[in-house]
Amino acid sequence: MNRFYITTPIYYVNDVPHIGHAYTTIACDVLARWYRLNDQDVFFLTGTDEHGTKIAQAAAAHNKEPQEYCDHISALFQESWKQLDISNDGFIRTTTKDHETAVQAFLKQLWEKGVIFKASYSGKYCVQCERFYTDDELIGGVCPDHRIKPEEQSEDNYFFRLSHFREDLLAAITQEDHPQHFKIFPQERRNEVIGKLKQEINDVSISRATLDWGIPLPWDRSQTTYVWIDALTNYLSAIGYPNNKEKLDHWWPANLHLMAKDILWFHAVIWPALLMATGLPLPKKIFAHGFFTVNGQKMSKSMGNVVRPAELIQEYGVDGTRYLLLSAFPFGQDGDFTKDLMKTGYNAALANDLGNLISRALTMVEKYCNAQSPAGEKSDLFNQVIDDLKPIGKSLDHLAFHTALSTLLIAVDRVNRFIETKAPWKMAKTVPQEVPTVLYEVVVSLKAIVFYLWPFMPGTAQTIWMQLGETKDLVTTAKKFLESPSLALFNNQQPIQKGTPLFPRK
Ligand code: ME8
Repeated sequence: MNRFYITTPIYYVNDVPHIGHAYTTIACDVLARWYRLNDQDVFFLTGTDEHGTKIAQAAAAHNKEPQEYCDHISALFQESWKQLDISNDGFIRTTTKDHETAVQAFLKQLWEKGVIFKASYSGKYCVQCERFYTDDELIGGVCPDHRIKPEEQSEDNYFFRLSHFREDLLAAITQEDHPQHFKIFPQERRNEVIGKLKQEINDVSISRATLDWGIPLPWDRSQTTYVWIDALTNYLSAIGYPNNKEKLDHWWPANLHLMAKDILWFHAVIWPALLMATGLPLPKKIFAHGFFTVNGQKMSKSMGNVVRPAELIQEYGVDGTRYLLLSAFPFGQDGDFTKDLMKTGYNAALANDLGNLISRALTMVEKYCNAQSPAGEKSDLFNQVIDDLKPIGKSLDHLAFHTALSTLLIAVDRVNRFIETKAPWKMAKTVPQEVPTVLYEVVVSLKAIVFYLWPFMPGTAQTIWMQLGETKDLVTTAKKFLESPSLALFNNQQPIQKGTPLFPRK
């Protein structure tokens, strides 16, 4: 069995979860579920990033001790992911003892390799980004991401010689036969990284002299670890580094680090360089998806336009939210979420296409088959639907969630058209004995669709499965089906359960 280690960024606890965090986490969840169905040994990690100036300031603004504040917000992230049916295997918090031990061990390795030096530094620090900016990176003197003027900071820091790794990184990214080759997607983002690596790059500060809320450096306890070095190490500390070698060797290197483009440099350059320096293998693939706005504006606390997952769940349900976030625009690109887009997407794909299909199929089985899933032996429709669905696997390998969902709707559409063409309600008047055979084709085709729907909309898939009269375990059956599709996997002549509409129109 192949193993697959997939990660989201660990989110800052300076704010409660919003749909930007949900976007990445749902995407990872779909992949984790899909690879589990395809018999891979999956470890899906997410978590919270709890140190640094930004967090210390947020805690103070809430009149709380930093740890108490972190405990509170981290719990909110965990609750949100539970609500959204996220199937993460691990949840890492950077304020745990194990993580602290791992960060110190990692730093010690770097120190011993001679890639750390001390220097005094003056620069412009954006607390919201938790990073220094050079003058030419600023736009009109403000941070390009947060549009705020960075603070002038001057202190003695320890630095990592990132610049020493520039050529090795370029080679590892661009040469497929390089022993440390890793991939960056999408292509435009990869080109940006390569473009920057072709020029001089700065060494990076790895410690702060003036911040208490962090992990002390093992060789100089007057300084705390720079929050990004602390945070990146989570990908190792969560899988047993440094003490559980067996676990670490099983899961590392990660198969996929997923994040938005805002933090690609940290993942595609700083993190691989740190790993190179310590002699650990590099992650295999780094994918930076787009950044979205809401109603044309960047979500920000100060604008008061931050959308929480709970708001979407209330309007569209858990699976409606999961679907809408991933179907709105291609995954690697930027996009804009508007209320209209969501409502239209929901009504068209979920209420009209999928929801309506399930409801009419169940109504007909109830009416013409005595509310029992019909028996049958063969189905051309089933074979066609399987052919329709097959490309979904490739789309998911490329993180093309948007394409995968359109493909799923092609299969849904095929079954809808089959019903229109056969018109069982007319057959019931002329050739009633043939109606169950037609409905058999519909029901088994829907069950095939359910398997592919499950990674995206697990709750809905489970409901449809049971409504169609299945009592077998959905996941076990799906695994068998994906290995070798067969009509023999299904239960026939079982009572169906017609429930309330899955996706009421909005
Ligand atoms: O950067 N569109 O945490 P963070 C798309 N702690 N994705 C979005 C988004 C949006 N509008 N807003 C947020 C950090 N995201 C660090 C990471 S990892 C070692 C440390 C998602 O809370 C997206 O995944 O600022 C983005 O990269 C991440 O949230 C930033 O989360």
